[in-house]
Amino acid sequence: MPTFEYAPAPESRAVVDIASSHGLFIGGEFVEATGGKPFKTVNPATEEVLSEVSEATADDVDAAVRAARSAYTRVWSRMSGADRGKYLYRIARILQERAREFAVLETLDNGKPIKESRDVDVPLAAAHFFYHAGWADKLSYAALGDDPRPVGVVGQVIPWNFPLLMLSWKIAPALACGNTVVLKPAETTPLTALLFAEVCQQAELPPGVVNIVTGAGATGQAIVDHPGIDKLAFTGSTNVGKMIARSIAGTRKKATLELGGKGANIIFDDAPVDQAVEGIVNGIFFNQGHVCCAGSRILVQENVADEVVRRLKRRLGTLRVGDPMDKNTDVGAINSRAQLTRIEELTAAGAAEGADRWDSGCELPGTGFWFRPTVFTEVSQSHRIAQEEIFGPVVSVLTFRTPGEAVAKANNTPYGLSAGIWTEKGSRILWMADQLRAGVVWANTFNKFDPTSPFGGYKESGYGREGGRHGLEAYVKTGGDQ
Ligand code: TAP
Repeated sequence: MPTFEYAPAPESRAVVDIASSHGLFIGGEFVEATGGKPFKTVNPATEEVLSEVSEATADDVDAAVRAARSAYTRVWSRMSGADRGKYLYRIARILQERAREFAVLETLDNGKPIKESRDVDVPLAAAHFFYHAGWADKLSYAALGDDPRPVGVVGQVIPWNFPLLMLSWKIAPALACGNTVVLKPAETTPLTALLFAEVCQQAELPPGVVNIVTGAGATGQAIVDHPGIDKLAFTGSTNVGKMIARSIAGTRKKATLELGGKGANIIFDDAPVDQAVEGIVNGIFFNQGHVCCAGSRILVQENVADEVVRRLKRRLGTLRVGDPMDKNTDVGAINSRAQLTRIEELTAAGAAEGADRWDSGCELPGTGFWFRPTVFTEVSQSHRIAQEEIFGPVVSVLTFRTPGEAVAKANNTPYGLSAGIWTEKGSRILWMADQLRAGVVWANTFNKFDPTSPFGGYKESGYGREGGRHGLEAYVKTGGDQ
């Protein structure tokens, strides 16, 4: 239980001005869509309608791809890397200058706590542009192969969990390498991408280098299917990723897919328990657990399992769940009713299959989409809650006795995106990291991100890397590549 009460500390929403309706951003201008059905984007914490957004049709996507091709051929692919870098630096600086506006808008549209959008999403998005600005004139020294050249027009489709951050992971490396882009944000979180379009105007980015088309799955599919797209970069669910891979099979389109995960956070009996508990909280309750690399399975050594679970439950009792605009809030709203329904369905399956369900019992607001931090114990490997991605504030606890058993259980998933190891033995960290089939392995920490570090998956978590020097590889062709 909290030892003392916090007074409300609401962030002001006066710093953002949300237009009642939005067009598409094509060729450097906001234009009306050609006949799709507009849709509303709501604040998931209050269900208030924030704005009406256009649905881009296949014709609109075609116009965006043409604008991107023209900008690519006439301007962007011919510009020196040093000059491209200047635009990226300018975008990074504007993101910093307008950071508060972006943070508030992200929290309103997504439901994540303001302290996360303010301290994580927006600073990391700016850092991505700063980092890639530095690469723009050094691609020949990045060991990418002979004569690295841009790929062309890139189609990019992103999810709703880190809207601005995922946009920056996509757009910054693409532009640094001389490509132009057509990007679709998720249907439930389009507003920061549309504000980013204003940043492109403010930075005087040549028209057509960045195009933003809003819509749902059909708009994404129109990007995937468009013959003028040279490369696709997708982040989202494994199911949609598989559909995309099938759609482009046999075409010349390249793709990188960043998909789902079911990360194992592994706690050994020599780990500092309080730090490990903080690592568990950060691993699964950050961003309401809407994190592809979340530590959604805890594997804890059997002899300390009771102690870790007891301290975890006590810690969860102190998490503040509620108004995302309050600076004291730890866990915000679930992004949509559809996602809440999925979380409810999977947790009900966990209880029905025989796992023990516990939640923090905290009060929840009366309107909006909410889910209490939840812990399942007595979980076995075959339970759906141990196998399927819940993408919510729910963690499944399993136990192990030996390092070998921990590795076998951690790897027993179709996914392979992330893992965490908590132990004081360096040799064990290195041995485990070598055995784990995961794109990123954190040691005595979790959910740390940096633009210089490549991120991506094994197995059904996708292929290709984003970030770091490795992330540039997907955005260039070299040697004799056409
Ligand atoms: P998805 O349903 O896959 O949606 C992702 C994006 O694809 C959205 O913009 C979506 O549009 C669009 N889309 C849907 N159907 C499409 C189609 N047929 N063709 C092209 N685009 C299509 O995933 P989600 O529910 O938004 O996000 C959650 C999932 O993303 C989780 O599984 C999570 O693990 C994964 N994720 C992975 C990562 C990395 S880095 N590996 C990062 C974040 C999230 P709508 O929004 O309109 O549906």
